[in-house]
Amino acid sequence: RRLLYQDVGVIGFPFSKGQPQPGVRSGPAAIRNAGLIEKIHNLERDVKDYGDLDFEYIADDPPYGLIKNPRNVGAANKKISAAVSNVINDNRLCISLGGDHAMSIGTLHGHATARPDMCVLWIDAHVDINTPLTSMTGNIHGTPVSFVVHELKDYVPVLPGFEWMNTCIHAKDIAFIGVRDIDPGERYIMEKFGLVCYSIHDIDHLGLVEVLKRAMDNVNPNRDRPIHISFDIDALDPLLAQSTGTPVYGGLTFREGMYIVEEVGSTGMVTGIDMVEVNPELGTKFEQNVTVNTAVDVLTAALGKRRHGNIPTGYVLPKA
Ligand code: 5AB
Ligand code: MN
Ligand code: MN
Ligand code: MN
Repeated sequence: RRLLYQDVGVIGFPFSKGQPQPGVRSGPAAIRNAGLIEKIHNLERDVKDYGDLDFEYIADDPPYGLIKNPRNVGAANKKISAAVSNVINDNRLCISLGGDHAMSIGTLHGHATARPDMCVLWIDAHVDINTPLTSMTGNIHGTPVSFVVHELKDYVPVLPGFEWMNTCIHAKDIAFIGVRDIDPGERYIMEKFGLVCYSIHDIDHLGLVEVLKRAMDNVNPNRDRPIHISFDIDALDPLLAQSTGTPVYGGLTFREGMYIVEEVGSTGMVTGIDMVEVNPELGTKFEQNVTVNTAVDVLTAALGKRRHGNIPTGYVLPKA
């Protein structure tokens, strides 16, 4: 079952309530303005733009313990889940433009609703698996994975706004790549539940080719499951992605980022991609352009743009 040339759907989630910086709401617009739809079209993929979802603001939303904006985040993710499963049920690869990473509660939930056998590659400087009770910042963008993993169900309280939601993947269905900043509670959870994590140290030690092969062997040994790539732009080094809320030095190089998505994209099994944490209001104008253009390059590489070149259908070599 090869889905390589399946049609594409792009949907924007201008959402920022999972962390304190409102500028991340402008991510979808900036990525579109950099020509994403046109560039996907140029790859000869049928692409439908589903536009941006809007989220009603819930004014009365006191914190749950330390956790900020639970009702806003919960209600937004309910809409996001329905929107993503709708795109995938249209038989399109769903590209979700963020927005902060709290929205991946909804993208994973929606993807799993449409494709219950899907697996996840989480490309990030962070593992985002704090529970609402281990989080030290109260920002939900550091917790999305804890909401979706079955094994963590007893450790995640039902926050106000999240009554609709249920867990949807197993701990063995997700692998993390690019990690270099883990909180103590997160490290404990990773070990207790045996989550697979390839840190930047592992990439230095084993090389990215081996890391990616192992990650795929972990979550998708027969290469037959639909794949969700959740790509946090802060996985990349701040040289490429300074315009993001939580940059961490020593990240993936441009070449490493491209390699991951080219390789996984070429399996033909990717049915969902998140591009999150692009904040076009942080950094200098130059840094904003580099960050946004890099996000577009990651997405088009995942959809089949090759650094070794592509031949358009019907190309005719001019005769002298
Ligand atoms: B991101 C931190 N672990 O919980 C927390 O950018 C950072 O979606 C989370 O990966 C980073 O707030 C969230 C300290
Ligand atoms: Mn991150
Ligand atoms: Mn993240
Ligand atoms: Mn590197």
